[in-house]
Amino acid sequence: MSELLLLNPFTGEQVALPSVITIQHVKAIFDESGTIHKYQLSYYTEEKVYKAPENHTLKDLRQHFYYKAFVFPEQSTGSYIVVLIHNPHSELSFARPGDDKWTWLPPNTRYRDCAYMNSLLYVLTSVGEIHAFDLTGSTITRTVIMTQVKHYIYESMYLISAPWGDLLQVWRIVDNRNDVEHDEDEDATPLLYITHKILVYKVDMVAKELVKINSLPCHMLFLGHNLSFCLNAADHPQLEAIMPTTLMITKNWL
Ligand SMILES: *[C@@H]1O[C@H](CO)[C@@H](O)[C@H](O)[C@H]1NC(C)=O
Ligand SMILES: CC(=O)N[C@H]1CO[C@H](CO)[C@@H](O)[C@@H]1O
Repeated sequence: MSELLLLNPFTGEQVALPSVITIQHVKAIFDESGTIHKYQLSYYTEEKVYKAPENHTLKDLRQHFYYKAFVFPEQSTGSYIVVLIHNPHSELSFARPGDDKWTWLPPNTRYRDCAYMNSLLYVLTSVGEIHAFDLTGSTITRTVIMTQVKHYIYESMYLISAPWGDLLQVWRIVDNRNDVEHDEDEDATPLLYITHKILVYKVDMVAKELVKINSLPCHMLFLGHNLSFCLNAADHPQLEAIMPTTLMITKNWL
């Protein structure tokens, strides 16, 4: 029950993805009859073992494991890739439909968001680093596009491929509104978060630095836990009336 499927919400079509037990950090534990009854999750990165593995029920693993999943069309294969940011330390794995396993992408950890542009997977870390992975060849390569920009960025962070071809790094400063009453069972109650400020930067790939942008004329920015994106307003007149003021976001991984 912690397996991933691709679902087309419009047609109902489903595509199975490789099993969770083919991800580097997850192993199956079988009962006497040879059926999987638990998963073992290991807590290591390429550099370090953080703690001993823990066992999780089939249903429970996903709560501890998945952070974000992305689906990107891939021109070179005419197919698509699915990229996961998952625990133990917000690491990366990817697969294509038909693969028999997920491929882990060490060595880095603490990834926050992904974007796909010009056949490269761009990934943002929690200190503002950007790495580009070329997953198209038989050898995977990783290029550092930007190094660390701050010691630790506490803001919510997004990496967005803009329609005009730039890569944007967006930081959103959010406060949890404490005056709102919550249920005992926090998981069931969405917390109310207020966005104080949104900082938008263009990634200058040549100078390897962030250039602040003060406005995005004629464009709309959608930020969220899922895929964030930027659209040209002229291409989407039906969205013009949308003006969110307060954002409801579930508690985890803001
Ligand atoms: C996890 O399960 C395996 C197999 O049943 C067992 O050997 C191991 O001790 C368990 N680990 C923990 C931390 O409970
Ligand atoms: C389609 C999709 O993945 N939607 C998810 C976006 O993020 C929210 C908040 O975490 C989830 O509840 C949705 O399921």
